Amino acid sequence: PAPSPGPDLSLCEQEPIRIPGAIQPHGWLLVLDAQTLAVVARGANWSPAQALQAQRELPLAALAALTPDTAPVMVGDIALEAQRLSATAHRTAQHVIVEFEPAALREAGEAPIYSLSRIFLPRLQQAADVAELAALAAEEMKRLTGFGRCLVYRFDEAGHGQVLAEQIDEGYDSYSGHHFPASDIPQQARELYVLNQFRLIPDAHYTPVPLVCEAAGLKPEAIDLSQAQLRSVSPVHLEYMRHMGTRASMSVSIVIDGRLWGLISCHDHGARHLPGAVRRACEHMGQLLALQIQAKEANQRVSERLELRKITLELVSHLSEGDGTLARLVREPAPLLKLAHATGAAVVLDDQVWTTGEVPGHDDIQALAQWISGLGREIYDSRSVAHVHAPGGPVRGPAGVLAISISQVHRHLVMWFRPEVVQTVTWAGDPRKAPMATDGRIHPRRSFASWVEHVSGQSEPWTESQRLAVAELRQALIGIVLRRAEELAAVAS
Ligand code: BLA
Repeated sequence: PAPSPGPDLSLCEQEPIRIPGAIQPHGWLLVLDAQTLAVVARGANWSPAQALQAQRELPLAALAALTPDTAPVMVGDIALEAQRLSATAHRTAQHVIVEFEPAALREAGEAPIYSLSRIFLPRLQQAADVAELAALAAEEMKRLTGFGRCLVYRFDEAGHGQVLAEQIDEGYDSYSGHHFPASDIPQQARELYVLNQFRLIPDAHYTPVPLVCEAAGLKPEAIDLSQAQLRSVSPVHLEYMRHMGTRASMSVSIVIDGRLWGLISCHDHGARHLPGAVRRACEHMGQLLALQIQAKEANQRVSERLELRKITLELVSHLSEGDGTLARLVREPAPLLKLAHATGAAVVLDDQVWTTGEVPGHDDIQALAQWISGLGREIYDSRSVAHVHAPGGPVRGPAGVLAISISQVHRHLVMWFRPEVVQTVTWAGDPRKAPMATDGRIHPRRSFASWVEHVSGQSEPWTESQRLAVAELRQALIGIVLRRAEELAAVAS
């Protein structure tokens, strides 16, 4: 489903979210020169003297040993003005970035990670499918963090998110099954979330703390905060959270094969901070979940492919036993339809058409076949062919078409058809109203109330396994047709 286009969203893509030149105020940050480990910048919530004193307390040998482009690691506690602070550090191309928070926040110890592996992982491993994995993750996330709303959502091919599972407290609106438009999370933010898989915004009402540079020639906007936990987040996103009534948010990336598959996203109406051990457990949970989803999806693909390959072999053996003409395919309708999960199919050979099941009229099939042949593709698929096939007017009847082209010379195709399935898509807020740009700036939409869109004219999508299966059938058919031609030539000579 695709919401209608709103105002120019390229503005969202231009926001320099990795180099905001500011941090959130719930901690302190030092930027050190990667070579000398001298302070080159600090968050303005420390004075120069405090920054120097904190730097002196740091285990410099540990900092010098950091390798670039890794997530922050704990480097120990320091004492500053009678307060114990715990420090984490990571290295960027130019700098070592050290972040501090009150050590008291660590009181939960490392316990959460143990319960995760002892209780949660075994349950995860028993889940039957992705929906069940998501439900378990939402439940565990709620238990770990106590946030008022915990969601697991997945992105579709167009980047829209769909909520797969939810755990909410009383007083929270349900987003279960809702869709969120792709424009809620710009592409550059998605790229960042593949690298940096955990974000916590304890209080969206915060005032950013600017970075102050102490080294000549260094500008706050030149300091890469991609991996910094305290990175100040986009003001557009803070506005989004306020519109949603979310004061604290946390999100954990679900990354599969280097791609942002989805997010675990948590909201709270109040400000909320979490101990480091809980944050690490959440991050770890995102990784466990990603591995399990990846395994489930891979298994599913393998068994689906095996099943479809069996059907392909069945079809091919029928053909090679018979006279070898492709028209025979429609005389075994069950496997032919099952191969593509279709309700109708046709074989087209120049002016001739053979069909089975629910199909358009022969003239429409011919027009469509001619148009598809003209594209010069081996495989063609569409879930709303009426929208793309303009010449001769839209095709009546089926919405979805999958076709393989057997010959480059002849109009020689096998086509499968699927009916329209009217879908209702529930969006969290009307995506057509997002975003607004009345003052020249982009704003996120104001309402997240359910808005139902009816999508018509589309069939169920053709899956990757189905496309692969018909591609395999195509190869086999080409072989059969060639052999048949040779046999005929031999008989003739
Ligand atoms: C970031 N937008 C985000 C993030 C989420 C969402 C989860 C990641 C930040 C975080 O972890 O908190 C959106 N939040 C959601 C969605 C749900 C949710 C879909 O809870 C579903 C339940 N946002 C807009 C528009 C723009 C925009 C129009 O609505 C365009 C400028 C921008 N969103 C935007 C930006 C970020 C963002 C720039 C990056 C924030 C950052 O990391 O600095």
